[in-house]
Amino acid sequence: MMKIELTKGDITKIKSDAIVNAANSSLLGGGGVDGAIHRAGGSEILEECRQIRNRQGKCKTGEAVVTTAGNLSAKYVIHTVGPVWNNDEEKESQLLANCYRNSLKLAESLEVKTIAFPNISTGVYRFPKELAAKIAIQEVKNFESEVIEKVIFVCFDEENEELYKKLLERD
Ligand code: AR6
Repeated sequence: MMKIELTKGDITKIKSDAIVNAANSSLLGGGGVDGAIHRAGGSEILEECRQIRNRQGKCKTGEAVVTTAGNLSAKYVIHTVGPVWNNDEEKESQLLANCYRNSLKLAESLEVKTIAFPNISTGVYRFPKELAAKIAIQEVKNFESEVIEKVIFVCFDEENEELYKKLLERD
């Protein structure tokens, strides 16, 4: 079973083999955690994102791609595109679950031992935080891995930290 850790702070400062980025389908950067990762990781990340764009086009919602982590201490950045919340709970929940599952699958294929997730879609994309936290925890718990040893949920705001604490203590 993978160990689950909860921490509050900036994901670019976290020590982990892979960190996950809440990107958009252009893969060309943005604000929030995406902006922070590109700023701290440097231009190498954007350059690889461009190469991926040229190869496969945009990244669809729920899917994930990998680049170098540039100047960050991680080995990889896994970019996944969360859904924009538009009140279609069933569809958007599935898509958010896909983000976590596809990121974990990719991490496993890269033989990553630790992976850190931000609270995907809960910023600009307005996904309800409690539902997003439940989905994130469920997907991580349901993922069976012989390779990944630890998953770190990195909360940036207090509300998410409290929600994760409550949900993780419950089970
Ligand atoms: N470390 C960890 N978490 C962070 C950080 C950080 N440095 N900065 C913000 N967060 P958002 P989304 C949290 O808006 O909702 C971008 O422009 C933040 O508090 O970054 O998936 C992309 O390019 C929130 O809980 O991502 C897309 O266009 C969580 O990260 C769009 O935003 C996600 O907030 C994606 O929207």
